[in-house]
Amino acid sequence: MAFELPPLPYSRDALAPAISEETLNFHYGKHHQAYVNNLNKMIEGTELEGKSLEEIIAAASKDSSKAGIFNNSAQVWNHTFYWHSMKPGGGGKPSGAIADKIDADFGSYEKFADEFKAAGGGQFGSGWAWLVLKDGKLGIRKTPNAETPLTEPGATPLLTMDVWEHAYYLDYQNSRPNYMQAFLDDLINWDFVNQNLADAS
Ligand code: MN3
Repeated sequence: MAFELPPLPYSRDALAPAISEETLNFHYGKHHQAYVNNLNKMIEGTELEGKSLEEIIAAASKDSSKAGIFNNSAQVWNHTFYWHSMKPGGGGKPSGAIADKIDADFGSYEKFADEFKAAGGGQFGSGWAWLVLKDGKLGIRKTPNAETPLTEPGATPLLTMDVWEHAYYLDYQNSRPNYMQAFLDDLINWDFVNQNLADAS
């Protein structure tokens, strides 16, 4: 059973103007689809065919001969998680359990936002910024290329922001900071983050 491109949780024009329909046509319709297609080709007829996406990521992350499978499987997972990390009319300060947890572990929402933007801005080249839960505490991670905190023992991803240029170049050209600010102000799906926190606690 081959992997399929998971449906977007909203229409391709739903995040505009923060992220345009044109960006989602390329980013979801071309890039994410290509990772799915590449993964299916790479695992066909191997011992990984039929395994879950998470099992493939875990196995490939420990085997340097499977770097291509790791890159494509992790990118399939990371992008699906990224689409759910956003929603139309999202962003701004959180509510619910994550709001109290951010205040407790970062000091304030503003300090969390500064650290999250610093992680995204400090990722040289392509990669991701993350909010994770580990040992009961929130933390920020940045990962290069396809790397994901899924493979970090004890860490549970709660939120991610794609900082590859393909995520923002059509809408913000070279201004990653403007894209990251829009992600924080207009896009974060705190309901998804709260659900991930509840599932992990
Ligand atoms: Mn991407």
